[in-house]
Amino acid sequence: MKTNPNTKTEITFEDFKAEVLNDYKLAVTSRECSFLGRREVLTGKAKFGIFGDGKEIPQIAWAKAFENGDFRSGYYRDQTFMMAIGELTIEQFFAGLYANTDIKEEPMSAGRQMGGHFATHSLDANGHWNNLTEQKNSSADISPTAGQMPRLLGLAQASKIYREVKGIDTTNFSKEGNEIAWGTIGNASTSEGLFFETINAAGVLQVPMVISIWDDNYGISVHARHQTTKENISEILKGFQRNGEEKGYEIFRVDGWNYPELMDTYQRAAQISRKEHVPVMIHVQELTQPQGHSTSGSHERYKDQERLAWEAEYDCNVQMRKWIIENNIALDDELVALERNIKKDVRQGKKAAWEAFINPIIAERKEALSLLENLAASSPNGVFIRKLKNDLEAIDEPLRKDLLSATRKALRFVVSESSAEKLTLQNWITNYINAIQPKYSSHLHSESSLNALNQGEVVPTYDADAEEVDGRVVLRDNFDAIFSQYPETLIFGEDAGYIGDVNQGLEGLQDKYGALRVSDTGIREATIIGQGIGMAMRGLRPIAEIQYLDYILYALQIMSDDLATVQFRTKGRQKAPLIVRTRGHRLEGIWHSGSQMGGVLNLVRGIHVLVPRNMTKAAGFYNTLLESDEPALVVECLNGYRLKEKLPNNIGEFKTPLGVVETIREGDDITLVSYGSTLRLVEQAAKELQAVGIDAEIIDVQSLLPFDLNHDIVKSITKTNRVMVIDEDVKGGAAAYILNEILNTQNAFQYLDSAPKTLAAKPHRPAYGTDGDYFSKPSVEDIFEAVYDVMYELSPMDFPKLR
Ligand SMILES: Cc1ncc(C[n+]2csc(CCOP(=O)(O)OP(=O)(O)O)c2C)c(N)n1
Ligand SMILES: [Mg+2]
Repeated sequence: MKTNPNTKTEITFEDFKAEVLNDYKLAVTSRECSFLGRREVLTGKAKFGIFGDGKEIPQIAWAKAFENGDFRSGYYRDQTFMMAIGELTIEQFFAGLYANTDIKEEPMSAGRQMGGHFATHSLDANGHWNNLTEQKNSSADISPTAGQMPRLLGLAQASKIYREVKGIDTTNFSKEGNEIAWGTIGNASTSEGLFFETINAAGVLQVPMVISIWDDNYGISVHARHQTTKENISEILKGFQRNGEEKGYEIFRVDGWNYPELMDTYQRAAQISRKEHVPVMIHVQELTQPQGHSTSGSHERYKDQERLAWEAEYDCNVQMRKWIIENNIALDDELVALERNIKKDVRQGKKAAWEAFINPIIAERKEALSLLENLAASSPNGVFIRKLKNDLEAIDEPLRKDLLSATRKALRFVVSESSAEKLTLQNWITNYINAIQPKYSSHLHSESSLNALNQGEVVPTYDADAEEVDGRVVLRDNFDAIFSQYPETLIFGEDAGYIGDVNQGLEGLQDKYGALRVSDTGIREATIIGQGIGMAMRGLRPIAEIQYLDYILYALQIMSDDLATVQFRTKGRQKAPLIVRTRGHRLEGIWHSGSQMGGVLNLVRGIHVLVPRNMTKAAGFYNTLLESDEPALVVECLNGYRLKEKLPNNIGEFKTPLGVVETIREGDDITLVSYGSTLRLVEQAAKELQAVGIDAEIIDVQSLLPFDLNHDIVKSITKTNRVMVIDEDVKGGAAAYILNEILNTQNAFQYLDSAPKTLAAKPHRPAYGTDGDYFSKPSVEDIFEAVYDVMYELSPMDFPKLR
């Protein structure tokens, strides 16, 4: 079941009829899926449903213009499109609704996403690229509305890069940049900042992006009058229309129930965008929601009778049916027969999907029931265990939770018994959890051979008379080596192009590598990240620069919701190995503090977070990351660009490993753990502590996510028996994260002779100026005194109270 692409110019009436009826069949099939899908939720077989009813016909028109190599970045209404491009069957639609964890049954996300979140597979089971030019592609959806927009920009920009930058191996990714990135968004979600930011950026960049706005006048219950000025998004965006002199958009407006006009509009849009690399907006108006927004409520609550009557009449499927009959393409009888068959097909598909979902669980339950029966028979508490067994057996539609809940509870009844049956059940539970847990937890990171942790270490090497240079020179020379070694790399950000970034880490590189590879962007952090995600999904190696760590908050939502979850939400079938470069630490002032690391750490699990203490370490991280297939955030030390570092002679080759700490000072009395620029204060404090007889060991964390994989910190604590984490973030931020790793993951509590400590900043943002910093973040004196206090508690005679 697929729509035919419009390739022929002259067709016979019979061909035409067959194509129209095939399209109608698709529309009705999709609608029937929506109807039955809703019923599955209302009867409890599925948890939640959000469907594409009322938006079928424009999606069929779109699918006809969508070619191999093209990409979609859309939202939960696009089921008909996915069916029309042949990437969603009836069975798969229902498998998504039931959350089937088998990726063969549920290829969108292996049950990780709620139904209506679509994806295709860019990678094979080993994490290797498929040839994306030979398939139709959909980047994996996310639920935050408009969150699909930033990525759309990058997907479109990739075509521009592939067309205009020479020397990249395009085999798997592009045919001369002829691919369109197609976006969809609901009318109400165009109120989001991400929508406007993306629209503007795509107009500036002139990329082949076609954005469809599905306009049904509502966002759940909220009418367009509360959403959009003049209640009309294409009206207010008219200023983006290109003209003879100025570049901009081509903007179309079309009614969503008008099949022939939709066909024409999508063909024209594709032609303009594909050929000329011009962004196009298609405002598809007069759409409906036959079943309301989702399964969470009914639209009769907020639509009046007049609106409901209009929706019934202008339902796009109803209108297409009317058009077929009025134009003598088919008779009513023919359509009735076709509709009857579709109902049957969908019912059958649904049944097959349910069986595929439930049968493996029923088989697993059978095992559990038999083990419970055996245990009951062998235990004096048999009646209680048998009750658990009977309750489990009585569940009509058992879930894995039910199996584990019953079997784990059963163990409590035999806690002081020992029997072969008990042992068998214990082993079964452990093995079952080990087998099932990955279905829900795998692929937070890449599981391919290119995982960043597989990349090893290459130490920087130096000539005997190695030059001492500003740190930024090490970085610049390393980026130079990267750009010449990897033609698919590019870097972009505010001031990253012409002047070579605000700290000159890219000095001269735009001249050398061109303005497409080393480029300036507008001030728009979320879409800078989106550019990176989209381009990385299409095989390029983007480095997105966020000028300062403080402004990453604008991009954090998209890093958290989109970038961090790409591998996880596709179970490893898509990736976006984007490197995010930024600078921070120990700055001054409320919005230049560079220290909100705790917030970042908690929101970006799935992205590596690296905090190199100098530019050689930073350069080594970039070299490691470019050999891996994973996303990462690298925070350079803003106050380190002018500090002197020796220039390595293996620039572009040395690699800093992830998840490995470094002991930068050895000592016996206490282990001080820190990272980034704060280390320089810790080092100074350690020198001063030495003068009073306290011998501190200092460990540079370097890599916050992943964290100290070799557990070197606890090894240090077995020697010093004391630990303090020093951080410029607020209390409970990164310091709490680090201490939790040391105490809970590394079990260091057993070696401690003093209470573990954190020394963090004040809870407010740092005040401005040198004194503002001194009174906001840990100072050398604060560190000295905090460590001294630990030693005072240990031995007041040796370390009398300071104050
Ligand atoms: C950022 C964000 N805010 C709120 C929601 C909850 N929500 C889900 S769909 C929706 C309405 C979207 O309306 P529209 O964009 O017009 O799309 P439609 O469902 O009408 O096709 C809302 C508010 C969300 N998913 N994401
Ligand atoms: Mg809407």
